[in-house]
Amino acid sequence: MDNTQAGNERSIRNLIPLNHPRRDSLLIREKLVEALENNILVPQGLIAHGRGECFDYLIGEKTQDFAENAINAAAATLLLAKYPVISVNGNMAALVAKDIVELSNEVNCKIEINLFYRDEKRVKAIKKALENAGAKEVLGDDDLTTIPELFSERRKVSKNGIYIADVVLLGLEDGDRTEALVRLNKKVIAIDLNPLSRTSMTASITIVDNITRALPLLVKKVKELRSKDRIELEEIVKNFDNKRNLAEAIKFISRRLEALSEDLIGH
Ligand code: PTJ
Repeated sequence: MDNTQAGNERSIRNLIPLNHPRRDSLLIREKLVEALENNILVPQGLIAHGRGECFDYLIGEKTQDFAENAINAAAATLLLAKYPVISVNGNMAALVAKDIVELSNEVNCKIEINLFYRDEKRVKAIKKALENAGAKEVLGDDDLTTIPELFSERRKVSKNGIYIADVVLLGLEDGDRTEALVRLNKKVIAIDLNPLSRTSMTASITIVDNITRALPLLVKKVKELRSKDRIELEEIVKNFDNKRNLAEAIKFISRRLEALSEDLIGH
C-alpha cells in the first residue's frame, strides 16, 4: 500500500464514526470501492455484494447454526481432499485475500483466479493482491484449458488447478459454473449468502454466511479437525445433508421475519 492509499484508508475510517451501528458493513463497502479503483473488482461486483447484504440482514448478520454445520462439513471435506483448489474472483480477493492464503497453507491447496468478467489486467491485479497477502503460487493466469459445456469466461481453468481438482471451494459464484463443476464430479463447497441461488442449490456443501465471517471460521475449523482420523472426518461428511441444511436456512429466515413482524404489532 502506498502513502496516498494508506492516507485515504485512514480518512475513510475517520469519516465513519466508531459507534456507527453499521460501521463494519460500511468499512466492507469502502474495501470494495477501493478494489474497484484498483482493477480488482468489476462494478457488477458491487451489485452482487448489495444482494448479499440484503440476505445478510435476513440472517441477522451473524453466523447461524446452519452455517456452522456447513463449515464443519466443509473443513472435513477439505482435509480429506486429494487435490483441493480455492477459486478466487474479484469480490473474494477484495474481501478475504489473507484468509484465502491462510486456508491454502492449512490444507495445502492451490489458489486459482477464475473470473466471470475475465480480463487480463484484472487477473494481474488480483494475482498481485493475493501475493501481497502472502500467496506463494497463484494459478489461473496461464496454462489454461476449458471446462466443456460452459460458455462464460469462467470456462477457462488452470490445467494444474480446477481442471484436475477433486474439491473446489468458491464464493459468490454463478450457477452455470457450479453446475458444470458438479457435472464433472467435483465436490463444490460454496459460500453464498443467498440460500435460494442456483449455486447454493447445486453445490455439494453450501455455507450460507458472509464470506468475511465464513472464511476465518473455516480456517479455525480446519485447525480444530486436523487431529481427527479419516474415519471421523468421513463420518462428519456423511452426516451432512446439504438440501436439509439449506432448508434450515430458509426456515430460519422465515421464522425470523415472522417474529420481527409480530414484535412490530406487539403480539
Ligand atoms: O470477479 P468476477 O468477474 O468473477 O465477478 C464476480 C461476481 C460476484 C460479480 C459474479 O460472480 C456474479 O455476478 O455473481 P452473482 O451471480 O451476482 O452471485 C453472487 C452471489 O453471492 C449472490 O447470491 C449473493 O447473494 C452472494 N453474495 C454477495 N456478497 C456476498 C455473498 N455471499 C457471501 N458473502 C458475501 N459478502
